[in-house]
Order: sequence, then C-alpha cells, then structure tokens
Amino acid sequence: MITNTEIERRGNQHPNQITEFRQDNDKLYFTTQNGVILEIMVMRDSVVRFRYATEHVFEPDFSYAISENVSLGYNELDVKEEPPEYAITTGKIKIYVKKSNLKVQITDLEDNIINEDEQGFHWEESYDYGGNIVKMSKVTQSAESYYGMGDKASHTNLKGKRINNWATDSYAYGKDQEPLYKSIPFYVGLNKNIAYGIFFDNSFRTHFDFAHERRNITSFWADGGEMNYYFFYGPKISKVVESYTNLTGVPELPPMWALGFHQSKWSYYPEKKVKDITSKFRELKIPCDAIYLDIDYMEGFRCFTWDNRRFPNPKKMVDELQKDGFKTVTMIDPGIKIDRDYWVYQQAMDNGFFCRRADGPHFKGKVWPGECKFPDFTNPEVREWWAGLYKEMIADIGVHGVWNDMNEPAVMEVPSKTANLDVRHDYDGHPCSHRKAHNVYGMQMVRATFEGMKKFTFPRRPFVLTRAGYSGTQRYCATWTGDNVATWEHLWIANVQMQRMCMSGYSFVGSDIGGFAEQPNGELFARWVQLGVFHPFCRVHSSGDHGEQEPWSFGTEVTDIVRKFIELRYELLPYLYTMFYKYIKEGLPMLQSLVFYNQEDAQTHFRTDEFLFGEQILVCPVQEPNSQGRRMYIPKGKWYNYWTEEVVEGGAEKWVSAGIDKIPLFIKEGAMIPKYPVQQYVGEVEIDQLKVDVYFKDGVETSTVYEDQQDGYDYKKGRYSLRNFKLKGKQEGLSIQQFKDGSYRTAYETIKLHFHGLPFKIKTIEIDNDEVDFKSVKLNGNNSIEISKDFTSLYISAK
Ligand code: NBV
Repeated sequence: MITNTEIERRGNQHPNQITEFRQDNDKLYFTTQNGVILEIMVMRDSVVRFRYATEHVFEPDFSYAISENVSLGYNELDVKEEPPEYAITTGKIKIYVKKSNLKVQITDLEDNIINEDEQGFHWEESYDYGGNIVKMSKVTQSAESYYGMGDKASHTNLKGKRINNWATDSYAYGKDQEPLYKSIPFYVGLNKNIAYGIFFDNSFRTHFDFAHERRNITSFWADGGEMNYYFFYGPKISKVVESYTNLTGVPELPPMWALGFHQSKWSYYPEKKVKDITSKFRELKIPCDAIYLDIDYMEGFRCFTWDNRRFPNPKKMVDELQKDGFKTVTMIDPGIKIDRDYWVYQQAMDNGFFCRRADGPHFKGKVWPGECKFPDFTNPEVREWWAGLYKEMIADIGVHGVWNDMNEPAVMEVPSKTANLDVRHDYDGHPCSHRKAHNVYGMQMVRATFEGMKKFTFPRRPFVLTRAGYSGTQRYCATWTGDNVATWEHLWIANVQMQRMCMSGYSFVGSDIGGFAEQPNGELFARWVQLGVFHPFCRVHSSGDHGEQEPWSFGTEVTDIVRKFIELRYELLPYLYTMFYKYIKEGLPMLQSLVFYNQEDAQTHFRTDEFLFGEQILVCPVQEPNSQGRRMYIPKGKWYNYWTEEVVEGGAEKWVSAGIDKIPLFIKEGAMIPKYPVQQYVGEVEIDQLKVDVYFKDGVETSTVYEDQQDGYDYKKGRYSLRNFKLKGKQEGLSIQQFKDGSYRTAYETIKLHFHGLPFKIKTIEIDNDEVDFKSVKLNGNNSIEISKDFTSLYISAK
C-alpha cells in the first residue's frame, strides 16, 4: 500500500515561504522554510545565475561548460526588501523574488516583464536513482518566439516544440527527430522586441518544452543534478548570444586551410585511391585543402594504428599530399579494441583508464573493432594519456587534423545505442554515473584530442572535428551534423541546423555536403555545394555504400557549377576569416538567422531559409528540384543582387531567379567585401593584391578585414592586420576611411577597390587629402582604383 507521505514524496514539491536572506558580495541566498535555497549570482549587469538547492545543500559547483575567460563585473547591485518580495536591481534588469513561494520575475529597468516563473522551480525525488528530477516552468508570452538549442533538425523558431538533449548516434535522422548528436541546453526567447537567453547548465538528460504541452508555458527539466541556469538579458539577440558565448567560450583561430574546401568519404583507401582523388582535384582545378581518412586506414579499427597493406608508408604519403597542397585528417573513435597485444589497450588496462560498471567490471560495448572498452575521458589523467597518444600520428607522421566520431558514445547492438547508465565516471573528481556524464563524454574526448593536437602540431594551429558535444565544446573544435541523408529535406535541415548552431555559440559547423546516406543526384549535389560554401566548415562526405560523391561524379555541368562555387569560397576567404575573427573576438555568430539580423521586423521571426553569411552577405538556398529561382524574404534595407548588380529594396518577399548555376545572393549596400584570387589551396600563391568589392551606399557603412599569417600563433603577439573601413556615400561623392591596427605587414602592397553601383562618373580622386591624377591609380573605366594598402582616406567625386 502506498502511504500518503509516499504519494507526497513522489509528486512535485515546491519551495515555500522564504525565512532567511543573506548576501555575500555578488551572491544572494534565499532560504525557504522547507529547505530550498536559491542562490542568485550577479555576474554582469545583464548576466545572472540562478541555482537551487533542496534540503539546504548545494552540490559542489563544477561545470565543463564554463570558460575560464568569462567576463565578470557589474555596475550596480541593489537589494530591497519589500512586503511581498525582494527586489534586486542591476545596471540592466530587476529581479523580484516572491517571499511566499520563491517565484522569480525578471523585468528590464522600464518594468517590461522579460521572463517570469509559472510554477518556477519544483522537483520530484528520483526514486530509482536518488537525487531530484529538477524542474522549472515559465510563463510563455503570447507572441514569444524561441531559438537556439544546438543541432536540432526543427524549424528555427522552436515555439510549440519539445526538445530532448541526450547525445545520440542518429544515423539518417529525420526532420524534428529527437534527440540528436549534441546537447546544447541554451535558448533565446524573444518577446515584444526584447530578447533574453537561458542556459540550463545540467549535463543529465534535459528536456525543454516550448509551449508544446501547454500553450502558455515553457518548461525545462533534467533527470538529475541541480536546477542551475544562467539568464542573459538582451534586449538584442546579438547581446544574448554574445553573453552566452562569452560564458561558454570560443575557439582559437583555426589555420586558414581549415576554412578551405575539404573532401571526405567513408573511406578512401588504399593510398593509391587517396592520391587518385587528390590528383583529380588538381587536374580539374577544383580548389581543395584537405582529404579525410575514415576508419579503414586503421589496422582492424584499432585507433592510433595504420593498416600497412593499405598505407605502407603513411609519413611519406602525408608529406607528398602536403606538397600537393593537401592536409590529411584522420579519424579516431573512443572504443578501444579488447586485444591484449594492442598497446593502447594494454596501457589503458595497466593504468585503470577504462570506464567501469557500478559493480566493478569494465564497461564493454560493440563498435567497429568488435568488443571494446571505453576510456573515461572525464578523468584528467585519462585525458592527458589520450592527448599523448597522438604523438606518433601528429608529430612523427605529420597528420594535420583529427576527427572524433562515435563519441556520444555510440554503441552497437544495444537498444540504448550507448553506454549503460550505471557506468561510472570520474567527472573530474566528482564521481558519478553515466546518467550525468553521458552528455559531456564526447566533449571530454575531443578536449583531450585538442590538447594532444595542440601540443604536437605546435607551432602550427590544430584542427579537430567532433560529432558529439555539450555547451562549451566549441572551445576545442569544429563540428559536423552527423549522418544526414541525400534528400532535399536534408538540405533544408542542414540550413536550419547551421543557423541554429551559430545562434547557440557554436559557429564552426558544417553538414556532410551532398548527404551521408544515400546518393544525391547532380542537381541536389550542386544545390548543396552552393549552400555548403556558405557554411563555416565546408566538407563533402558520404557513406560510400553507394556511388561516388566527388565534385566530378555528376557530369561536366555539375562539375563546373561546383568548381565555380568552391572558387567563390576561396575568393571570399579573407571575408570568412574575418567572420571567424569577429566570432572569437566579439562572440558574433558567423551565420545570422534573419531574426538575429533584424529582430524588430516581425516578418523575420518565423523565417527559416534566408541567413546572413557574416554581416553583409545574404544567402538563401534553393531547396527544391527543377527550380529557376525562388521566393525569399529580403530583410529591410537595400541590397545588391550579387549576380545582376540590381539593387533591391528589402522588407518584402520577392521572387529571385537562380537557375542551377546560381544561388540567391545579395550584398548589403555600403559593404566592402575583401577577396583573394582563386587558389587551388590556401597558401598556393602569395597574395599580391587584396581586392575589395565596394557596394555604393548613399549613407554610411563599416566593414572589416582581418588578416594574419594564416597559421601559427604570432597573431596573439599583435602580428595581425586589421583594417576597419568606413564608407560614406553621397550622390556626387564617396569617401572611404581606413583605420588600421596590428603589426602584421601583408605581402601585398596595394588594394584594388572595385566599385559597384556608383551613381556618378569619377572626376576627381583624393588620397590622404591630396588630389591625384587618374593614371597613378590605374582607373579602369569608372570601376576600379588601385591604391596603397596604407591609405587612410580616399575621396572620389563627380566634381
Ligand atoms: O566512420 C564511419 C562513419 C563516418 O563516416 C561518419 O561520418 C560518422 O558520422 N561513422 C559515422 C560510423 C558509421 C555510421 C553508419
């Protein structure tokens, strides 16, 4: 028989009356009569952390997500006790905590409600495991929208969706399928033009319900751990994303080759096949910077070994590829084959590095090599060992990059597709079961990989790629969206996934271009490349169990289209590199969904297809077969159609023509877009001139170009070149000012400004306030000027 007290204990419990308040500098503690403590920590005026303990006890404060470089410091913190509530004021927001039930309401300084608890914090004891199932419910405002949440294959606006975060190997996933490979429990809410964000930093399985079950409620909960969330105030989405990115961190600059085009397949082997592929790129003059070796390069899928029949001399091969401008990227999985004659296995056994089940035996699971054991990457000693394992591959053989696959971890032939929940983990000195460690397992693996790569690649920059990840994984590596399918729907999915990841602080992302499973036709492949060159990570990859998926696999028409778009990516490298620089410097996502770009315009709130590549290029993929173009929304402002130079006025839906050799592409007026000449790979030629496409605007616009050595760490010592341009256009004249920073001298001496849409004929040219004659600047028609890279001001006019 179940007793009354038992029923009560099984159901939800809620905090009651506050009986005690205490302040300790930036931390405020509210204790309720039934033993709940709410800790509010003011980190910045617009960033506040909320943590709840039950039974008066907090867990040790530890998180893998939080960056060491998080900025702290506020201008104001004032607490007032009033009869119904405590009122906390920072320089940006007010937080009210109700005395009778601990419910929280957050407003801006003008008393607009931004976020408010419905039931607020509540919990249920977890009978099977102990601890609590921790829950939070919030009021959904009627016009509220939700964005973010990492790799979810759903509409960019999550209103009405239910999300589940549990890193899962999801081969050939479908639209709206849950859960997927990553767990990024962060969302952005937008209501009445005020944006805020919530990051629920809890590595257990988490759930989010965005007004799905109840129309006016948004809730999130976890299978264990603490209710521990960070609140970010906007009011701009950009500010929210920047604050979240600052909290969870950014990567270092990648080597520029990592931003080139990459070719992969499961699998290219033997060596001859690899070389045939790379030679074909050079023969057909399709730029490419990296070639990937999937699991079959290993000896019986044993990580850190080579199959010597397929690859008799890996060092020689890697060297030769490098001479031809190709970087080699190899795969490493977490499962270690149970084999007493295999050194990696032996070392892990000798040192106790494998995960154990609750009662002591090692956890075993089947993956590619057969029965495997799995290192506990949440143990710092294991990570150090794992990092060291890369020595031979990186320092001796010279491999340039590593991709970590299957690190959810994926396990075959079991319904859970992963480790048993009772598996034990160190969790950096906070021992726990797999329930808590699962979502960070892949992150800690790739962290160890990054550390090894960084050490052995030095003084060059490492390149690491992961499939699984938790918030903060972006500090270590790029990521891809796993095993997608060669369908038009997946082209749509790839587009929303990249935008969503960028909105979730993780910009270095790409999809398997063309689709991993199944075979695209030439049209789909071409359309996917057209989109993929506008994703931060650009790689063709496929499962190889069907036909070929190289740029030349679909006939010459498609080959030519693919070449044209890869060439465009290489021309845009300085623009893309600058996007990366801004991402790590300012937390600005490399891709912006339209709502991010212009949240004031309600038309953007439910758009999925259009996005900004960086800050000034608008892209919209064609996602249907047999299209000659498509309807798309052009955000407010004036835009140049990249292909026709026609200027269009945004704020409306328009038909944009784009036959099979085009993708709708618009440049923001006033933009100055830097370009390099086409190269077959990064560093093939010395850049002898920077080309800048200048798009006339009657008004002001600023643009930036960041450059450095494209690899290495000198940029951290100030050896970079930053050009900030300010363009001011009028009907009869145009001025450009250049503000420079950094001590890096680019190899080129001149900049070629190429004007688009100039409404007047140039009659005079002034450089640094001196009038110059036309010949000295090689004016070509009315279109371009060659000018010293060090100019500080340029003025051209009709008079
Ligand atoms: O290593 C083989 C594949 C790989 O090509 C793919 O990119 C990963 O997502 N890997 C998954 C394991 C097999 C999947 C069926």
